[in-house]
Amino acid sequence: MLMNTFQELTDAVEKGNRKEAARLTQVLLDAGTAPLEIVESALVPAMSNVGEKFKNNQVFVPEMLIAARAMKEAMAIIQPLLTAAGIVPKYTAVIGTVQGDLHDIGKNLVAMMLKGANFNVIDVGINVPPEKFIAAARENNAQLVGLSALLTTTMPAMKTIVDAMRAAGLNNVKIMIGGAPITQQFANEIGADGYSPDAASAVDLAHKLVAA
Ligand code: B1M
Repeated sequence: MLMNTFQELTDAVEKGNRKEAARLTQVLLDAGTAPLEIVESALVPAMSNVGEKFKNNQVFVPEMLIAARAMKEAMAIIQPLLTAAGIVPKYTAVIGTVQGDLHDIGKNLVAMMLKGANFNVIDVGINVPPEKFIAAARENNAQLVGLSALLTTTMPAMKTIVDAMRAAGLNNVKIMIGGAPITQQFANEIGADGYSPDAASAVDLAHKLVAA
């Protein structure tokens, strides 16, 4: 019976059904299910499915956003229990849109997907100068910094940040970049550790980078 509830919760998150996601999360908790098991066996698979469908053009940005919101609703119930049990995400990522750039829809999607994959995500917002990325990475002991840029005119700010982070001695922090005008070639040119074309691939890349 509980197996069905796990599947129903996965389906509810995938479809972006927030109320149902919250209700089923509570049903599982009331039945004595460990909070982490709900995350790992129902919520993360839901976002992975959505990510795969997005990569294959079976769903688009709006579907991904509503699924991420349903995930957030379920996580709001679970997070305090995880914290109380001393369970913390294994990895921390700082993410932001570079200086001069105010676009944040893609960056927010990447942040939500990373949260869905159980990363601790510190979102430093938009128009972020290098020193703010550096301070946030230091303060939170981040393993990963994610930079987003949507304008060709703000792409050079990514190189400034990569150089500033290396100069500040943050050599162990991996740097992942993305945004519509960004390419793998550009990532290579500026010395970033990786580039990802979309939010779902960003999660795969983030896992790969922090594990390396
Ligand atoms: Co702007 N804008 N905009 N804009 N805007 C673009 C980017 C543009 C291509 C439109 C166009 O002319 N066709 C163009 C850039 C041209 C260029 O540089 N070559 C442009 C321009 C020129 C401007 C202004 C300069 C306009 C003006 O004022 N004259 C101005 C600049 C403001 C500034 O930033 N300083 C401006 C302003 C705005 C709005 C404020 C009106 C609004 C932003 C609202 C917001 O973000 N809160 C806006 C919007 C909405 C767009 C378009 C229409 C849509 C962008 C978007 O949200 N896409 C965009 C045209 C377009 O892209 N078709 C455009 C959806 C989003 C999910 O995709 O952000 O690509 P995207 O993110 C993807 C991937 O790129 C990747 O994953 C995401 C999900 O799959 N990804 C990452 C993104 N970040 C990642 C980070 C990663 C990994 C993957 O790792 C860390």
